[in-house]
Amino acid sequence: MTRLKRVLVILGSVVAVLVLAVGAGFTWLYTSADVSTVGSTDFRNELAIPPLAKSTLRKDGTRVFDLTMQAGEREFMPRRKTPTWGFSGDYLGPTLRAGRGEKVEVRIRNTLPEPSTVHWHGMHLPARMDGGPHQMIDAGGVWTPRWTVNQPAATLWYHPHPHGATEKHVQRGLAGMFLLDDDRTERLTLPRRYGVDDLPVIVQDVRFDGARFDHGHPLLASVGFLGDRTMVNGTLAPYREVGDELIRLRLLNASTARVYTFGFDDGRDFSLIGTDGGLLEQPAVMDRVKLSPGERAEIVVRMRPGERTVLRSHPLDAGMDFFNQRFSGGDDSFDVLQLRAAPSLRPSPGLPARLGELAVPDGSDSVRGRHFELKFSGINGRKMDMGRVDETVARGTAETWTIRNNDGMPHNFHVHDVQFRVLEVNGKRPPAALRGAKDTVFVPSGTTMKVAMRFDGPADPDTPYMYHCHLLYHEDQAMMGQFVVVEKGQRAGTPHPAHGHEGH
Ligand SMILES: [Cu+2]
Repeated sequence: MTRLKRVLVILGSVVAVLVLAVGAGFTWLYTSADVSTVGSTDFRNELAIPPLAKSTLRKDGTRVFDLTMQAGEREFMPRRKTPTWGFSGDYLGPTLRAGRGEKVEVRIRNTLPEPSTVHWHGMHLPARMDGGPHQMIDAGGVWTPRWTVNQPAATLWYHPHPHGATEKHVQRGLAGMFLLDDDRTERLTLPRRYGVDDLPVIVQDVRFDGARFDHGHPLLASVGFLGDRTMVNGTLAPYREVGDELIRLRLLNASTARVYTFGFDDGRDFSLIGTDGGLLEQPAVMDRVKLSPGERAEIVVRMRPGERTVLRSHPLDAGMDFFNQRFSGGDDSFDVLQLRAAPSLRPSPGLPARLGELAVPDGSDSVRGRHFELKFSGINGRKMDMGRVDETVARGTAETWTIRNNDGMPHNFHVHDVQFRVLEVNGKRPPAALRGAKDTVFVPSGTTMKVAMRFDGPADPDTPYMYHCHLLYHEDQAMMGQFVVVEKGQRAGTPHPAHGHEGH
């Protein structure tokens, strides 16, 4: 008996020590998981503005751009050279710009040591030009997509989309903006001088290990990579001097997994004027806007002479559980960009009361519904298969898609080729920030969303478009599916990957 007791006591002690150790380990992980740069950012670097890409006009009116995917290095910090990738430069890429109705062509040369792709995020274009995982550009290869811009003015972007390696390629620096203009927007009194009162704001979170990027995923972070500081346009701790009363910020979340809740350090209001697919019907005044990876928001903020204000990312309020809130970055906060107003400012005309009509359908003419169950293990229970077409859509029709996340971790949802309207969030009218045209939407766990879109592109039964979670680790882990657009009554064909070779 006494021996049994002794064994039990020893066993009990061992268990108690283990429990304590695990508890202490978890407490350490928990307390070290949240990061903040609020109040500790010195704003010592002038914000870089990506140059506008040069283009040439061909006789037939085609606007031709050249992009080179290349390896390089950049001194994000003084005297520390970080190995990077970029488009026609060492990090990120130039801003492409084209007008509605223009024919565009982009000659892309891949000088990287591995194959990649260039996807035009938010662009309405033929599936073969989309730059998804079926349009691989070999190392040393060239790919020359061309299409006609036919959608409203918007802040779009481009980035690689090679199946299984998108996170890595974007993190190394392959991303850039693609701005679209149209006549109607030109006539509105909006800040529009690029780099002056109309600023691209490409936000990425990063972590450094010495001079190198550290792309390791934090322990217990189901979302993937989370950095411990932010960059804008590749600039750490950035400030920008501004000389106008109204400043338009084109916010792009080009991070791989992090969700931002943008606002200002003094809580001031701003006007949301545009979302992923272009302008809202009218400006919406708010003091916070949430952006998950891939989403954009155009906001206009009013400056007073001589003042400084900081664009900040606040902790996330998305109803996440205790565990996810901490380990998915929800408790983190960042000082993102300081705006410094000149002692006297050029007066800006007030914002127009109406911006325009939304071009996305309202669900009333949807000919069918589809359901998408978001799980890390796959959408609708299936992992991405390059050779399988998951959904077949009839050209010229509108549909209502229901997107549900009950997975216990945050996801978002991006559909290629189209812009959609959010009809409902958990059965309710969407908040103001989700009432514009969208191509990517944040879907935290416990959310069901209905969205409506129209498929107007040319039919191509053999070349699929993608829908997927835009948390890039999840996308790489095959949280993605494929749809083709066909003529009514036509069947889906067989996807066959086409490679971009020299002269292709
Ligand atoms: Cu996801």
